[in-house]
Amino acid sequence: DCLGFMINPWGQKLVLEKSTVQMLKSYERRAHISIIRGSVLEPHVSAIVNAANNSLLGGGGVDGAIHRAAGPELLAECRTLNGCETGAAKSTKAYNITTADDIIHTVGPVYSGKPTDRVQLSSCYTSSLDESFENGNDSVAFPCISTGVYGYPLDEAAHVALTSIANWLDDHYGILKNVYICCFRDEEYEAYMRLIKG
Ligand code: AR6
Repeated sequence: DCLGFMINPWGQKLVLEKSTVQMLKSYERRAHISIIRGSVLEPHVSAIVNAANNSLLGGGGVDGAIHRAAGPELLAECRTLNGCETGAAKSTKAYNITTADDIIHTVGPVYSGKPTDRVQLSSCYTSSLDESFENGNDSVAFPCISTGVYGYPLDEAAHVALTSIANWLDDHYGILKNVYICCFRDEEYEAYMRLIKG
């Protein structure tokens, strides 16, 4: 299965096999994860993720802010979606939101302290990334799902989010270039900094 040769920076000749080429491509193309302070409505991206509820008909927190910014056409499209299961994700257009083309609505778990919380929260991130892949989005901005009204502890939520996104990126390569994790509250940003600095 030899496809050719390349010389590495140390002058060694490497045999390129199909699996090596695929690995190099995925490494080159792996999207960059940035943790930023502020609202998901600030960065210019292809898709923003909404931390919604099972009805998908709006609410408080970031959901309320997204519906206010997008305008009533968003609610009209959401009404056609028949709600969304916890851990799943569904896409709509972004309407009056000028910083994004699409909105990916996902529903985080209400924190209960049971092991299912982690599984459902992780599924929110991976289902949203699956949706972004289907949509052809090249950049995605996430809020900190479930850490507001739904009461998920910040350190565990940051760990679940980062590992879920990183594992998904290791398994997929395509047009996704940038993933932003938007920390609206300082405490959310601080939890990520603790996680990264160890
Ligand atoms: N603008 C931007 N980000 C915000 C805003 C805002 N105005 N408010 C909160 N965040 P949350 P959840 C951030 O509570 O915990 C809704 O009523 C917040 O700091 O919005 O998943 C839904 O309809 C955090 O980073 O969502 C559901 O019923 C992130 O948004 C329920 O809340 C998520 O916090 C979902 O609860």
